[in-house]
Amino acid sequence: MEGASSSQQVDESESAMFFTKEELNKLKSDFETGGVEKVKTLIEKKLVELDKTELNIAVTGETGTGKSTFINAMIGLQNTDPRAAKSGYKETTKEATGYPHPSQSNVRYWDLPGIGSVNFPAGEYFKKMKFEIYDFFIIISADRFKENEGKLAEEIKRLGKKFYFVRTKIDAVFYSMRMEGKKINEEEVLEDIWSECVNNLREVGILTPSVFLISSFIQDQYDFNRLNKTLEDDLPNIKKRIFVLAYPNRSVEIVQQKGRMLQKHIWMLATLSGAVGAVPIPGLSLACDVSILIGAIIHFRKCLCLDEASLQRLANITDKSVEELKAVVKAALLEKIDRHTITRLGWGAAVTVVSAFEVGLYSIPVIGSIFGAGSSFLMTYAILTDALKDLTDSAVRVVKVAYGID
Ligand SMILES: Nc1nc2c(ncn2[C@@H]2O[C@H](COP(=O)(O)OP(=O)(O)OP(=O)(O)O)[C@@H](O)[C@H]2O)c(=O)[nH]1
Ligand SMILES: [Mg+2]
Repeated sequence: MEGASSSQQVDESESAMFFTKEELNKLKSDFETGGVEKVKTLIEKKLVELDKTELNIAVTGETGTGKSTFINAMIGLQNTDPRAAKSGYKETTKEATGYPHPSQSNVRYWDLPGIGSVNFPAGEYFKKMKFEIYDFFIIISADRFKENEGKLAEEIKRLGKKFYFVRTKIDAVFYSMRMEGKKINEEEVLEDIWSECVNNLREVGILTPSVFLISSFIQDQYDFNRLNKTLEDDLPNIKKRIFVLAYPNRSVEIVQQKGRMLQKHIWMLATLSGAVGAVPIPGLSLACDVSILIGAIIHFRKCLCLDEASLQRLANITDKSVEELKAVVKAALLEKIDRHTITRLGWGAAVTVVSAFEVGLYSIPVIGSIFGAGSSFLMTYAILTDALKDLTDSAVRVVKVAYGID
């Protein structure tokens, strides 16, 4: 094993990211006393926990500020999509409305009417909106932040949750200035608006607010990406994972980030793929659990937005047809995934030994002994790594076509 450099050290904590220190110690002692079989129980439990984890994001703000449009931008739906949060309508609902992510249903955005658009007292508002169920809050305004936003933030702080202020429709500010024939220094204008927002919030008692200036229509400009990155960084590991996997494929970087995130999952699935239920794969010398393989590959495909519905959504928000997007995906990846797909695409054919270091568990050396050549662990690891690479490469090509990136 090579010596660990500082960048590899970072990798270690990331790879073991789903486990707490105590769980990693238990993994080690279970392996020492009961081998792989005993370790499986803890890993199975962790995979179920990952599957069940939910992320509930509250989006609140006064009528017409752009809440629905923002939610749709975050989940990659056009405002006109039947599943989208309705935009541009006169707000009628006084209740929180949940919008599940179209393919990652454990991620849910909640559209909360602004505190000023309901005619019951603040205390009742907080109770009715079930503030405690949300992981964090996005407080939206299309102009000044006022007293109501301050009141909201105070209550959220009292509950020990995070909140972020988002000033929407920044594109419209520049549009108006251009129509007025003004000379624009974009940096300066953004700085002014940002300072004004921060000052407004200080006036209502929020001393160090996190403020982001965005356009929900132009997501590669202003603070849209910085907002996403901040939300991601502030989340605990298990929630960060589902937040990232729910990103619409807006850029090559996002696709690659998802690929790295999914890669960290593979050793757990490989550990489960032991003798139980093992079936030989045609053309491959080793048996492994095919249902684990197929399930994982289908999951990867969905997370990388290569399933039919995700491709259709991407076509809808770009000016490309779904056929143009499909044309750059390896054909077999678009079809039914079964054991023949694995041999057809040659996944796992060039199996090399995987080190505990690569998997990121070298801090528990004894686990290393299950990574050797000739194990179903290794075979599963190799097949899923190859499959993920093919899927990620195809997803990168799709994004490039969709957004006209060279
Ligand atoms: N230019 C521009 N217009 C936006 C933006 N976000 C929203 N809008 C427009 O603002 C209007 C209101 O947006 P909605 O998303 O419906 O606002 P809302 O807060 O959900 O409104 P209610 O549901 O009525 O409370 C719509 O016409 C949107 O198209 C943006 O970032 N830029
Ligand atoms: Mg709305």
